[in-house]
Amino acid sequence: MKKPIFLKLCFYCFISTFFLMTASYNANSESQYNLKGTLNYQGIPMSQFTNATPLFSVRNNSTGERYEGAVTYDPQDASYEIVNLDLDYIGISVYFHVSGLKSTHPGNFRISMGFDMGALSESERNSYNIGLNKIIHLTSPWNNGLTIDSINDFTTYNSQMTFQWNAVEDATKYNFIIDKYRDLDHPDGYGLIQNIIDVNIAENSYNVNLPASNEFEHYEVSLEAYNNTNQIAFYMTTYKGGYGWDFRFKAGSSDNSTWYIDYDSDGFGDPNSSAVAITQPSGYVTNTKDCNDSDSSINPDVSESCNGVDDNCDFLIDDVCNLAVNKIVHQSPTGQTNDLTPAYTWARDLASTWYKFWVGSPSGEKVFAEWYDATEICTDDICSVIPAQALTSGNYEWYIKSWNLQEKIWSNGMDFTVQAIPPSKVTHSSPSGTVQDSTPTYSWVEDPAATYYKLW
Ligand SMILES: [Ca+2]
Ligand SMILES: [Ca+2]
Ligand SMILES: [Ca+2]
Ligand SMILES: [Ca+2]
Repeated sequence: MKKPIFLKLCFYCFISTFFLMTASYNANSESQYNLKGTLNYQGIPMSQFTNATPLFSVRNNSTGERYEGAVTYDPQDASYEIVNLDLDYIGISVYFHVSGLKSTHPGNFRISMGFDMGALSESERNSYNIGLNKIIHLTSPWNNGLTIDSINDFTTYNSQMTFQWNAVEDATKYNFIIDKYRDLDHPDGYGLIQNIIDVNIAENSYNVNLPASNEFEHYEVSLEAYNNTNQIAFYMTTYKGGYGWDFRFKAGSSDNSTWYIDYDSDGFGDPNSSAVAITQPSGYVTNTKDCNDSDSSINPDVSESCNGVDDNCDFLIDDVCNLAVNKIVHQSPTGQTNDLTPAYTWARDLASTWYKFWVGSPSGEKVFAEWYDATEICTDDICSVIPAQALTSGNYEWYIKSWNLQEKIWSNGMDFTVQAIPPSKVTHSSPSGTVQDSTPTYSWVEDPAATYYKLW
C-alpha cells in the first residue's frame, strides 16, 4: 500500500496539533458513549504476544480536544474500554513498548486511526476490535530506536547506501520506497519531486545508489511489510514532539565516516552498531567506548561499584571490591586542641568504600558515631569529617572502621584532649554615663573563647 502524499502531510499537522493541545476533553453528558473491544495483531489478541500495557492517546478530532479520561486495559485478554466519548470523529493511537528504551523507542506494535463514533451502532461500540501493526526496526543506515530533534534534521549519507532492518516474522515481502522531496525552505515549499525507488522484495535489506541531493532537496524512505494477505508492519520514526512514517536524509558524494550508535545518550558509542555517513547522524557518536548501550549509568566515566557488573567499561567486574581493607592511619586531632568541633582526618584506604567514625571517652562511653561514604568525604589521599556536635573540655579517643563488601576492620584508637580556652573579662562598649533611653542596647567586645554570656 502506497500512502498518498496528502496523508503524510496531514499526519504531521495532526501531530503538532495533538502535542500542543493542553485543553482537556470536555464532558458532554448528553451524548457520551463507551467504546470497548480487543487489541489484536493479525486477529490474535495482543495478550498472546505480550503482557505489556499499551499507551493510549485519544482525542476528539472534530474539536481537537484531547481525551484525559481513564482508558482501561486488561493484559490477560487484551480487552480495553474508553468511557464518555462524544459521537464525533475520534482519533486513537495505541502503542506497545515491548523492548527498547521507552523514552525514545517508537514501540513494537502500533496503530493510529480515526473513525466516526456516530456512525457506529451500540453493538459495534461494544465490540470495537482494534488491529495493530508491528513496527519495523531499521538498523542501517540509521536506527529508528533513536529520537531526532526535528524532521528537518538531515544526515548526509554517501550515495551508495545499504538499508537494513530486522526481519519481521511472517513477512513474505517488503515494500521499499524512496521519494525525492523538496525541503521546507525550498523556494517552492515542501513537496514531492519524484518517486525514485518502489520495489517489493523478500529480503530485509536493500542497496541503493542515489544521485547526490541538490540544494533544498532530500529523500524520504517508507517501508512496509506484508504477509500473504495483509500489511503487518510499517516503519516509524520518533521526533521530539511527534512521530512520522518515513526516514528522511540527504545523499552526497564526499568521503564517509563511521559513527557509532549512542542509544542510552551517555556520550559513549556501541562498537557493535555503526552507521556510515558523511555528516554525523542524530544519536550517533565517534567513539566505541560503551560496554552497555542500554544503560546510561554504565560507561567509562562511572566509578566501579560492588554490584556484580562492569560499571566503568574496563572489562573488570567489581575489581575494586576484592581488595582487603587496611587499618586506617589517623592524622588529627591528636594531643591537645582548643577546637570544640575539630576536623577528624585520616589517610584514605582505597579498598574501603565506607568508614564508620566513633568518638568517645577513654572509658569507652560513646559521644558520637556515624557512617560515611568514602566518595563523599575523601580526596584521593585524605578523608576528613567535621561532625556538627560540639565537644566539651575533656579527654577523648576516636576510632575509624574501614569497610567494604568483603570485610571490615577497626583502627587503633587515637587519644586527644579538648581544652576550651577560658573566657576573658568582658570589655564594655555601651551604655555608659547618662542616657535618655529607658531600654538601651548593651554592647561589648566579642570574646572568641566565650560560648555564653550572662547579662546582669
Ligand atoms: Ca551509550
Ligand atoms: Ca552506557
Ligand atoms: Ca569495571
Ligand atoms: Ca561493578
